Formats: sequence, C-alpha cells, structure tokens
Amino acid sequence: MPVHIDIRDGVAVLTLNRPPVNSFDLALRRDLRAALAMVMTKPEVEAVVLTGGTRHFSAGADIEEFASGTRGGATAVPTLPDVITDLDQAAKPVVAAIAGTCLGGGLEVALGCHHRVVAANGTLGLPEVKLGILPGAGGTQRLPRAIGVKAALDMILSGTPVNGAKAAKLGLATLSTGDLVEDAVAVARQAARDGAKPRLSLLRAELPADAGADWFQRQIDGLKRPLPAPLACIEAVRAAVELPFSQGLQREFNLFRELVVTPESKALQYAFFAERRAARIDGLSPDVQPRAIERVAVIGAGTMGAGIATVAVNAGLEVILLDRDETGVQKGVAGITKGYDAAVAKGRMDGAERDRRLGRLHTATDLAACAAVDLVIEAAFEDMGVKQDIFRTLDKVCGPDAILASNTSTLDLDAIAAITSRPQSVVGLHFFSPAPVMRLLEVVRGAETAPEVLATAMALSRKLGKVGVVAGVCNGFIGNRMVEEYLRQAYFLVDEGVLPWQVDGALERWGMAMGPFAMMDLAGNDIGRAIRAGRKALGDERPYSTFPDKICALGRFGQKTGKGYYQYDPATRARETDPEVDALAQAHAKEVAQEFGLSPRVIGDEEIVARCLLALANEGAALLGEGIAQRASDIDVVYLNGYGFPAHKGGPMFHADSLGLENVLRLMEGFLEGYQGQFWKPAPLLWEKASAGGRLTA
Ligand code: TC6
Repeated sequence: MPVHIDIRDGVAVLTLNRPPVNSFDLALRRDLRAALAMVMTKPEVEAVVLTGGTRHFSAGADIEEFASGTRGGATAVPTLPDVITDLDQAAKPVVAAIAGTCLGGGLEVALGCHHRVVAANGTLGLPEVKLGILPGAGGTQRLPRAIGVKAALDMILSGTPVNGAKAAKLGLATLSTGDLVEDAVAVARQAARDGAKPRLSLLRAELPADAGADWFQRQIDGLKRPLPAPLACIEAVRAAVELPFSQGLQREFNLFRELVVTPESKALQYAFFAERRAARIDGLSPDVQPRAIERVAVIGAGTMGAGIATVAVNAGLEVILLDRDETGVQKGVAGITKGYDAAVAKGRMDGAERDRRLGRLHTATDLAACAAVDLVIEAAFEDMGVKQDIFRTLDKVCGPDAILASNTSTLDLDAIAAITSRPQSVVGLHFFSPAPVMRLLEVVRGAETAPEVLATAMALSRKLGKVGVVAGVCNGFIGNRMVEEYLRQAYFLVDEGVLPWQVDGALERWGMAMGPFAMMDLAGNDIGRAIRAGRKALGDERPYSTFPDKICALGRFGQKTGKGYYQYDPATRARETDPEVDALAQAHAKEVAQEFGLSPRVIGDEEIVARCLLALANEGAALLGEGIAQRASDIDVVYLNGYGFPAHKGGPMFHADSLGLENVLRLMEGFLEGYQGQFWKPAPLLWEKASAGGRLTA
C-alpha cells in the first residue's frame, strides 16, 4: 500500500510508503488523495498527520515519470497540485511530520499542509532548478508566503536544502525535540481543539518596502547564466507577489509544463539518472558484498595526498598520512589544519568538530605503519619506478585483506599491480584536484581486480561523497585520455592563428566552466608537458602542436608561476590576457602557416566549439568501443563532475547525440579536409551508431 493509515485516538497518521524515496508518481498521488478523502469522512478522526517514515518524507515528483511522460507524466490527474489543493482545503487540520528528505514536490506537499513539524535530520529544499524546471506544485507561491519573498527566492534559485534547525529558524516548520510523529500528533490534536487550519494560500507574498521597484529585474540581472529555469523561477515568484494565489498557481504550472521539455531540462534530467546509473557495475553478481573500510593510509602528503586524507577524515575514517620524512608529513598536516581553521573562521565548522577530525588524522614516515589498515591510497610522485617500489613494500607489510589503491592519473595500473603478489587487491582511485572539492572519482578496474575489491571501491566513493565512475586501464583512463584530444584540437587552433583567449572565450560562452588554456594554467603546463612526454615514450607518434612546449620553455607553467597562457594577479589570481602570449602565438601561427602552406582564414566560435567538443565525443566513442567505459552516460558523468562541462548540456556524449550522429559525422568529414585532419577519423562505434540511426547514450 503506497499510503498506510493508522488512526490513533482521533488522529489519522498517513504514512507514505513508496520505496525507495516516496517520490510522487500517479499511484501515490491517487492513493494519498483517496486516503485523505477517506479519513475526512470518518467522524472519529479530528485531525491528520502526514509522514514518510524516518529517512524520506518525499523526494518530490517522480522524475522518471515526468521525464519520460509515462502514465501522462506530471499532468495526469490527480496532478500533484490537485493533491496539494486537497490538503490545503481539507476540512480537518493536516500536519506534516517531516524526517529526512523533503525535496521538491515533497516540500510542496508539506507546504500544502496546515502545520509542519520537522526532525533535526530533515532536509528541506526545492532543487527543481537543478533539473531545469521550477517547483510546479505551488512551491513558488507558498514558500514566499511562508518565509518571505527574498529567502524563498534564494532557496528556489540555489536549490540548496536547509536542515531541520534552519527550517525552524526560517519559520518553515516547528522543530521536533522528541518523537517526531508523537510531536506532530500533539500539534494535530491542539489544532483540532483550536480549529486552527492556517493556509499559506490565504496569506499575501510581499516584498519588504525597501526592496525597490526593480527588485525582480535585479535578480534577473544577477543570474550567473540566464537559463530558462532560473528565469522562470523569478517570474513565478513575481507572480506570487503580483497575482492572486490561484492565478499565480496556474502561471507556475504553465511555466513548469514549458520548462520540462526544454533541451536544458532534458539534459539535466538525463544527468540526474546518469549519475545514479554510474554507481552500477555491469556484470557484478548481487552476492558480491563490499568490504568494510575503516582505517586508511594515504601515501604522499603533497597537495593531492593531503586532499585525499582530508576527504577520508571528513567521511569519519581513521587516516594515517605518510611521506618520506617528517618535514613532508608536517607540511601536509599543516595544509589540512589550515583548511579546517579557515572553515572554523568562516563559521562552517565549530572548533570541537575540527579537533575531532584532526584527532582521526595520524602520521608516519615508514610504510610499516600500513600494517593494520584496510586500504592504502598511494598518491606519490607520478613515476612508475617510484610507485612500483611503494607497492612492492606495501605487499609485504599490509595485511592479506588490505586493498592497495593507486591515485595514478596516467600510469598503467596493471604494471603496478603486477609487482605485487595480490593484483586482485589492486585498484585505481583517481581523485581530481582539489580532492576535497571535486566530486569525481575514477575507479580504475585492473585486469585482475577482484569484483569484491571493485565493489568496495565504489561503496567507498559514495561514503566519501564522491561520484565514482568505473574505468578500464588505458593511458589517461576516461577523463584524461579524452581531454588529450580536446587539448590537441585547442592547440591546433592556435597553430591556425586563433589566440588562446579566443579559444577559451568561445568554449566558455558555450558553457564550459573554463576554457582549455585556463584549465591547463590551473593544472600546470609542466604537468601537461610530462604527460605528452609519457605518451611519446609509450610510442605515441601522433603529431602535436609545439605551442605548449614554447610556453613551457618560457617557464610559464600556469597559475603556480603567476604566468601561463594568461598572467595572474598575485593577490586575487584573476586572469588577464598577456600581450607576450599573443605575440608568441601569432609568431607561432606564422611559422606553422609557412611550414604547412596554410592560407589565413577566420575561425569563428562555432568551429572552435565543434572541433573541441567533437574531439571529446569521438575519443569517448573510441574508449566506449574498447570497453574502457561501461556506458556513454558514465563518460558524461566524468565530464560533468571533473572537467566543468555544463550540466545543462548533458556531457560530451549527450551533446553529440543532441546534434544527431549523422550531423556529427558530416562535421567531422568537413574537418578531415583541414589542418591535421587525420584526427577526424570517426571511432568505429560512432559510425555504427550513426548508420543505425542510433544514439551513443541510448
Ligand atoms: C519535483 O518534485 C517537481 C515537482 C513539480 C511537479 C508538478 N523521482 O540518489 P539515490 C531514485 S522534481 C524518481 O541513489 P540517496 C534514484 O533514481 C523532483 N526517482 O539515493 C535512485 O534510483 P535507483 C525534485 C528518484 O539516498 C533511488 O531513488 N526532487 C527520485 O543518495 C535512490 O536515489 C529532487 O530533485 C525522484 N524524485 O539520495 C530530488 N529521487 O536506485 C532528487 C530519487 O534505481 N533526488 N530517485 O538508481 C535526490 O536528490 C536524491 O535521490 C535523494 C536520495 C536525496 C532523494
């Protein structure tokens, strides 16, 4: 039964019961409406409590249903707004008892109730904007009436939820101090006695007098990107202020219907499910259980190692941070402590919590300290000899059940595993820098990695708050192998006379968080040079522009040296174009033009974007065909979470699908005629899918 009814001495407790997250599909909407109607007719019931159990009040409308339009999607009757109107208009008081997730339509349902009681673990928010839609079941109309227009628009535009205590502070709910449902029942009884059924729909939504007549316009002007969903959110909240409730509600639902089919929303809905799909390991038997990981050693206390240690400590693990000597270890600890101190200073953490976390951080300089850990994550210098030495020793000192992981970003994991007597226990855990910030974790499956070890690594990634994506072994795995082709095109564009900032500008206008040259300045141009050298040493003879080497020859290694493809303000790190780089690029392009007999031509944004992004998709299709990635959507998850690809474009594979694979092939054919055109040989899988009229992400 999707709604369980329990009548307790005059109060009907309705419990939503649609695992896993009580999302409102048509069946739940129907059942709630019927249950509510039924208890309203019972004379012994004087009030109602609506709850969803301890973990999920409700995660909102069923995204699968409205994304696919199945069973009429969100517009099938009763719609969520219909059910919420029933709650609002109910003849007896209705109290929402909120524990755990209360998101989107879930919060809108709670707002339709007459009272809300929340547990401390409540997570209340309207994250619809992250799906390219707006709260379409009254959220934009009732929330401003509940907590004020400014606070409401802030929650709606950010999509960020608040916890129980904050919800109480905002006036959104009453904080429960005891048993949530019992507290809600008590509120319901009192309301029945008082006849109190406060309806948000009867209130007015008003801006403070000092907000100014152009307040809504200023909110539009302040948007980072004027995408359809945030614009519509502002418009709907404006309707809450300017129109009667029923008209505002209608306006909001119309906007919802328009948004749900926009390309941006389709891409964001796809990205939501792609992220959840990435957690699944193809071919893994359901009997395979992950091992428990409680004690972790991190080898290498540099930026990456210290970042990984922070992530593990934050997740509640006991961590030993190792480096070759005490100076190295203490440098790492100092960096971690500084990070926590900054969090305390900004009020994001209290001192006691900082101390608890630092209490879980231990240090050592001898690998023998790894004897009793469940997992070692090696984040030492990116050199095969160094890593093999470490793994040889770890193999000897670690317990037989310990998992040995490498954070290598390019080296052959199988060659590292082969040095040990337990290649089945070796896995790659490729974190992205800065590790505490970046959500992506490539989980690299070696030829011998045992299923149980892989499952443990994926479970760990979730525990660490990361999005784990399984990758096979190849140079660069998924993300960095593809980015090499993206960069290759970016540099070729410079060969042909486009300036670095023009390439970045085109891609950033398209939506990338950062263009390729700014990205390399952040990563370090010397690192890029080492990666290219590594590939060459492995026999990769494909041509590459010499421009990045010229930049490195000037010591312009990027942000860390204050200069790279840009110059950086030492205080703010703000980037500025540099005439020296422009001159170098122009001279370089002249040399290339002479060498290859190129005639000058203007290359516009469209070509820049198409070449860089299709280089990604083509390499993605190649590694998908080779089985390096499990599915195209995993590749998109990598790019959305590790490379600043805009979520509203879905990822490089989804983007190629959106263009149509036949069109993608046609574009590639055009590039084939141009400079270094040999790189536009479409991956076999691309041909295959295009000729079958298929999609990469299907
Ligand atoms: C809305 O409400 C609009 C209203 C207007 C209407 C007119 N629908 O993330 P997890 C599935 S828009 C369908 O792994 P967690 C998810 O796919 C909605 N399915 O677990 C997964 O399925 P799988 C606004 C959903 O504990 C399973 O549940 N709400 C929905 O890490 C477990 O999910 C949101 O945007 C859904 N709404 O996190 C909230 N939600 O096992 C979206 C989850 O088959 N959801 N599933 O792969 C979340 O943020 C998180 O899922 C969570 C749980 C915090 C609820």
